[in-house]
Amino acid sequence: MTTTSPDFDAVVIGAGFSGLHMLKLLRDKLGLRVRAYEEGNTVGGTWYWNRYPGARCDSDSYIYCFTWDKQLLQEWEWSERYPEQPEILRYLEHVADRHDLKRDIQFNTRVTGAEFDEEDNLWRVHLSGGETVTARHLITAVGTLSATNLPPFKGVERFKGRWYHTSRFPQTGVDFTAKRVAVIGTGATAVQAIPEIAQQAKHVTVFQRTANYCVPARNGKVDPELVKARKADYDGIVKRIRESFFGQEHYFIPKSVLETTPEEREREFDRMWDAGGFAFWLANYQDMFFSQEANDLIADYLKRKIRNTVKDPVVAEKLIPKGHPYGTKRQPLDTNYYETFNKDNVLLVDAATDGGIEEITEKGIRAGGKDYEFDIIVFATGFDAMTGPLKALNLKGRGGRTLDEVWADGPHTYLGLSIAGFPNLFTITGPQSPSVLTNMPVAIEQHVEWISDCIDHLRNSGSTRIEATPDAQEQWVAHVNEIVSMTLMPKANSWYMSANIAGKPRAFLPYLGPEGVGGYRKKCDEIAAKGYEGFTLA
Ligand code: NA7
Repeated sequence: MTTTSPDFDAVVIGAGFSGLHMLKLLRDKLGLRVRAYEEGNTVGGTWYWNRYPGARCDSDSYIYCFTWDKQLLQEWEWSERYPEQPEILRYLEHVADRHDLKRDIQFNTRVTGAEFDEEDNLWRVHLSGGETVTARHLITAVGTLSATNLPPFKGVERFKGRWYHTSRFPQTGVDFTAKRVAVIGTGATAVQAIPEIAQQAKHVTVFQRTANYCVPARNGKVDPELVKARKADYDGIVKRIRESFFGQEHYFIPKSVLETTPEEREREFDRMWDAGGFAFWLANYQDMFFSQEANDLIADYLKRKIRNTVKDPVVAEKLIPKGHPYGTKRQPLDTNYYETFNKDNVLLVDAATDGGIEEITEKGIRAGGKDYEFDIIVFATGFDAMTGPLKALNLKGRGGRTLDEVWADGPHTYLGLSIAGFPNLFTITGPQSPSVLTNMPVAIEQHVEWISDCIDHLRNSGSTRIEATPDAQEQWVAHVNEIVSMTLMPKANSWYMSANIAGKPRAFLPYLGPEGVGGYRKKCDEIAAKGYEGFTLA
């Protein structure tokens, strides 16, 4: 086995939250030669591309940030409870400048493929400019919701108006004034965008395939006294979110909702509803995700809210979810979403009752046998979540095996961090890790720190190769699937279940461990402490 010196100790793909942090640790803590490649023309990742009207984070701003720059935690002032997209982008630009990260990032450059060289234990990485570089370690920081899902509707090319996907909105914005607009989709993105678009546009038609349970975000300025108290308690906050289930300060009510009186649970539901945000989803009664009976009680409350808000009872019934338990699809947070359907310029076309989309026509959309005319179509149709961005990299592991081959029936990873047959590859927030079920920066920091420590260990032990064993991997896959099978999550056709895209093999994509990201952190640390159990080092 030779150990030819590669161009870089590590190549990082992506310059969003995870890429920036990974670059920082490997370069400044370990002193490695690192290069990051980023498709956009600046940092930001998800927050660079997702510029649709109303785009903002659904986690509270005080925890949606890096925790490793303690001074910045004190200095940075978020303007609202939930950071909006331009503000997050400003924050990431600031971090990149403050830590002089851009000098090691090559922008406007896509990684088009990479293969592992078994003789030299390095990755050959191909770039969109035609160049190839080599690196000992390849680290994907490509995000989980970054591969656009544009469903193959018949006739898109015929449409004479303009169309956009929310995940690739033009940097210059879109003027909806006096326009007839279609929005396809009613996921978390559409729930943010529709009220904003409806304020500008002449008319908005929303095409709904599956109704969602929305709860109010209750965005606004944060009380300066609370901001001060949080800044004084950041050490405590960071410890708590790192040890928590969801990377947030939300904790389930340690009781079955079935043991409560109607008055007691109504009080609790009102409290969470009034607080806004993820409390209703992540700090509800503990049996919500396990018992259909418990879930029904909680869902009934939300159905009443929809009926009370939406004036037209026919529209209200269309907006009431059917067929999936509450919380099994990503919780959208709304600001005037249901109220928007009371406006005269907004129409809901529901696939179940009005008929689904048949095709895109020259003038608009045909659905349920009826023609609708538009100037603009907005596809808020989501992503090929978690596996999509990794498959798009065209990686070839040992023996030239591709992810399409080894993931033919869904992802197979060890800890969501590593893939058997793909040595020296690390996947930040990869499939089968807590990732999208957490406040992302918490999951990102945990992975980035673990990977950095692992690479340091390899260097110190003179190893040039690390690879997950097939046994450890299959045990992990079985564990991920066993846990989720105990919950109600498989009952939904969600993107968590890979069910949003026709033909994608049905598999639960993240990891819903018994103690969430906090327990997962402990597990990863134990594996490292046992000399990287489940990996082969050479
Ligand atoms: P989502 O949550 O996947 O929502 C996409 C929406 O588009 C959803 O309502 C889909 O219906 C709908 N969709 C997707 N494909 C089609 C087709 N072929 N026909 C009709 N409607 C379709 O993506 P978002 O961008 O809203 O949110 C993604 C995540 O970003 C979010 O969860 C946060 O974590 C941030 P479906 O429900 O699949 O029936």
